[in-house]
Amino acid sequence: MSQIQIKSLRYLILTVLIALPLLLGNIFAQRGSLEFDTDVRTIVIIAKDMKFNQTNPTFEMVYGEAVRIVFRNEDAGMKHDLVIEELGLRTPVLQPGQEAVIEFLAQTEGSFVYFCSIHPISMRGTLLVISSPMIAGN
Ligand SMILES: [Cu+2]
Repeated sequence: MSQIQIKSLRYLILTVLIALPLLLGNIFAQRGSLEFDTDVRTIVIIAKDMKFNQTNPTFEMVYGEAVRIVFRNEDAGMKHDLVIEELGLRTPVLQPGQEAVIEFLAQTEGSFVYFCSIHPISMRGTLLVISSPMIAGN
């Protein structure tokens, strides 16, 4: 098998392995522990070429929103993690091909830094938690 074939096979196995926890996570999220929103929005963040999603984009979420971050390391030969220190969120350090899921409720409005603790200068971006005019108008 070529390197690429082995890699995609590994990826497939990983996908199967994470499918069950994701399903369970869904059931978990629907148990009613989330105060504002019953829907959980999934944001996929991929570490590759020493960036998050190519450009370290600003992610916006709405106050009260339940968010699931699926963080995947697709950077061959590099370890990465995802940390949002101000919100107390942190994935384990992932090897290439590994994936981690963080679920949280956006309970604090403001601007927060997300970064990789191993490459905090090149892998750094902003997470905005904004108030929703729709919620405020209700
Ligand atoms: Cu990194």
